[in-house]
Amino acid sequence: MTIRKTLQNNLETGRKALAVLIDPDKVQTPNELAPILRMASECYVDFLFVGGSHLMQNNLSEVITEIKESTDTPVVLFPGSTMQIDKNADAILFLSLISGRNPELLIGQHVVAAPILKNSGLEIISTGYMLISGERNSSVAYMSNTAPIPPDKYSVAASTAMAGEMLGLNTIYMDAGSGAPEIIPTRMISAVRKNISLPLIVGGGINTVEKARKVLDAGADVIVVGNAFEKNPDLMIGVSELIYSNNRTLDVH
Ligand code: 1GP
Repeated sequence: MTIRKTLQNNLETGRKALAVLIDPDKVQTPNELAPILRMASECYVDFLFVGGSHLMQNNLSEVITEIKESTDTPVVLFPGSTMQIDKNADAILFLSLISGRNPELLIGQHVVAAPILKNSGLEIISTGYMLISGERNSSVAYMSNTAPIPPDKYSVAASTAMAGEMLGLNTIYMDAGSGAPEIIPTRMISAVRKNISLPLIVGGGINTVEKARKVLDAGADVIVVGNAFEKNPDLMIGVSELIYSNNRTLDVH
């Protein structure tokens, strides 16, 4: 089954999913990657997202090879640029930064990447990517040359996601940015959830089980956790059990 189909089925049945984000810049030696992969293989992890904002180490393909040698969990590229394409992954989030007004990140880079992706064998998951942040000077705002949606503008977020759905995108990804001090406000996540019928991915700043629960309860179908698992791989046990117990309840009924 394709990942798109899995996400759509999950949405229809109420199943939730956990994506562990691996930033190749932060795992420069096999010793740094191994604990995360070991924990991911022991926990209920649905996807491994791989990518970073600017990858100084140029080690994407080595990291993907190492992941593939140790697990069958699907690897989904979460690219910070068109340079982050690797056909050994399973799928790619084909991100259009719909919260911003930078044409390069709305369509320009996609035109460059399309012929490469066409022959890559990767599953393409078109994704309306929405940055939510009160910090106009964050590194992601600087790198993307866009202003994020302020966290109190619920209707702007909902309308942006609705437009993404009407344009035919497969998923919406709301991101507070890697290492964000706060998760996206739950009222904003709920406002988006109520207004779209696409799988909703939410990440940024999820660093406790409680925050993961809040994001899931607000309506996220997939939660993405990066930084917190890098610092404390054991946290994956609690977060993945949350997802497992939700899904198990559905299986029983
Ligand atoms: C960032 O959504 C991801 O793009 C994950 O963020 O590293 O804060 O978990 P964290």
